[in-house]
Amino acid sequence: MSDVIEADPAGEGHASGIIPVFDPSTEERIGEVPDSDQKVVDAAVARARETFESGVWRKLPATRRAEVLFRAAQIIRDRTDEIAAIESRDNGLNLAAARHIITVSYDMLMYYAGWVGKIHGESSNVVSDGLLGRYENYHNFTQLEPVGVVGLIIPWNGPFFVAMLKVAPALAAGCSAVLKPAEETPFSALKLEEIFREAGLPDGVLNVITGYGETTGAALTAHPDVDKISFTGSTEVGRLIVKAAAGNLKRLTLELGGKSPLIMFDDANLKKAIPGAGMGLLAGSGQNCSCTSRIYVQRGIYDQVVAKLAAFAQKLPMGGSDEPGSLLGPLISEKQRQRVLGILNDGVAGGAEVVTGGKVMDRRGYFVEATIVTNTTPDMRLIREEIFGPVGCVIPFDEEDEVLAAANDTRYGLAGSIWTESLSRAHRVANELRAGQVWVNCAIAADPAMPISGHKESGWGGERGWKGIEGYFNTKAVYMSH
Ligand code: TXE
Repeated sequence: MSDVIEADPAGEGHASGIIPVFDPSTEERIGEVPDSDQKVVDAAVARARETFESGVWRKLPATRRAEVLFRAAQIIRDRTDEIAAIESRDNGLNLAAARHIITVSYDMLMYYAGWVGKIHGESSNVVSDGLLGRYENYHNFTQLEPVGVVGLIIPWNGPFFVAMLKVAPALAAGCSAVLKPAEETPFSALKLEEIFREAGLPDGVLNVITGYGETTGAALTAHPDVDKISFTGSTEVGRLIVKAAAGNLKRLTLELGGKSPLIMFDDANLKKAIPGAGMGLLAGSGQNCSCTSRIYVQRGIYDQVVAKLAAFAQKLPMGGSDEPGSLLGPLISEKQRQRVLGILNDGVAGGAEVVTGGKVMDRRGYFVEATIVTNTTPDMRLIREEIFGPVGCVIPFDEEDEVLAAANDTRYGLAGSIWTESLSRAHRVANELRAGQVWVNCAIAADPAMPISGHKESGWGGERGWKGIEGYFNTKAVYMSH
């Protein structure tokens, strides 16, 4: 991997600093990228604007545009190992998990490439009364037009995939884009730009710029010539983006934090429910917006579930990017590790009990042991805040109403998981959970065609499926009198 990446090849701007990048599983410095300043952001937005106005991409015949996306998908498929190696070193994920991320990114691109040429408006011949008489002989229709220049800001968890969640529908819609990856994980986004160039995407349609959130990210968000921002990250930064976007009333898609409940009833099939709950909590070492970190278990099975979940957590192999067979990787940074331990220690000081884990691992890398906690109270940070680490709380309950009240007692509403063999209970509880996606007898399942759409403070708009591309269009209604 190159040490210094030139993020401004055209030389229109410059960086105000350098960002060092580390492999979180070894703490080794693997490279550096520029912290792009306002001039770099201005130049990238100008390139995107020029390509949008010229129509070099949005006005290409649909089949030609789809071809570029399908070609990019094929390159990704052919080079899965190479991209996975970049993602793995950048993010600390082991290679098997990184390969999986690249495969689902390919799936996502294939899905959106399939939409190109199949998106059209509605028509109406309805007659209505007007002030000066009847509106007759009208044929009215809507058309969907790409929204323009979009700013895409992504976090460090699954960076290639989250970039694809935005880039694929934005390009399929005909938009031009400026993509800013997280400062911790810039390399796979730069690779994505290279892949699209190779696939034949016209220069300037997708522009990747690196930088910190407060500098590059803030400049992009406030930019008057950006029409839309799609952001994935913390709810706190989501709020800053809402304020910054007010200047030119940008359209916004916000995919923010979560504190998702998993509810296990007495009749759950524990053979499936234990690994389901374990991976719902621990996939990506808990650095997953839909992580099910509040695990509500009905009293009759509570003790055995706590014991079984602890055993599951203990036997998950932990290791870094280059350790084959590992399933749990490190946290992204020392800062993130301190944040996770801070929330855990606050809980322990308040009486929470650590059943297993809870410690920093005695090795290089930002590892924290897989941790199961009991004896929490609803006001603890452990229960209220997104931990974004491998720490889950198991909480007993007796009645369905009681657990629904507890599960919904959160400012977030991203996801929820229900484990029961009762079909009617599954329907009832799924109906009452205030969350954008509900899994029954599964957790963290994903389908490119199914939207993830945060309720409450988990976001605005949605990603994946039609919902995920709809936000990259403006709708125009045309009235034709004949
Ligand atoms: O996220 P930030 P951080 C949550 C999770 C985690 C916490 C902090 O709980 O522990 O957030 O993580 C860019 N204007 N999630 O600090 O800061 C930033 O450069 C414009 C949940 O890494 O939200 C990066 O590219 N952009 C989550 C992106 O925003 C700004 C994923 C995310 O960074 C900016 C990540 C600004 N003012 C964290 N400030 C999820 N929902 O999956 C920062 N950025």
